[in-house]
Amino acid sequence: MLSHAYIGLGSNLDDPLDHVTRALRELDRLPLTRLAASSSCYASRPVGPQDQPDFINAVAHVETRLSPLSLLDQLQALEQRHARVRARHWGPRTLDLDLLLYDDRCLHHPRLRLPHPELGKRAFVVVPLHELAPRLALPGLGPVAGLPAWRSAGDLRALLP
Ligand code: ROI
Repeated sequence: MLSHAYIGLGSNLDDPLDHVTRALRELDRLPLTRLAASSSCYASRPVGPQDQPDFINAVAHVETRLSPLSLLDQLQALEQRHARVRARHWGPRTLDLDLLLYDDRCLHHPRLRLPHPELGKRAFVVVPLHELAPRLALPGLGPVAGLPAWRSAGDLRALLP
């Protein structure tokens, strides 16, 4: 079965824009997976600890025949190929890939929660997601255009392609 998934990308170390744009191309090369669309890249101040560089974020829409957990395995392997370092919780990272949505599935698994539990609160996810899919309704959360994260959307700066 072909499924639609949305993936959040983030980086704030070692040329973050390069990590995010390369990761978008690499998503297209994952097994049984095709990049259907990607948002613009956005810059923002870190949410959480402020003593770290600004982030670059984007959202990708992929079509995949992988299960949610197989897709998660692939995303974690891709993070490792970007020499992901994570010195501390909520600290800087070279590449973060979050599986945000998988069709309209709700999942409570020890490794994976769908929709992503922070999705509705994070402007750096909601703004690029809305750019890609303005009419999307999120299971349990409602329309992407009405999420609480819009209150802090003013902090995001879209980068020209
Ligand atoms: N802040 C922003 N702006 N973008 C992120 O991707 C991001 N990722 C994180 C934390 C540290 C919570 N803050 C972030 O993991």
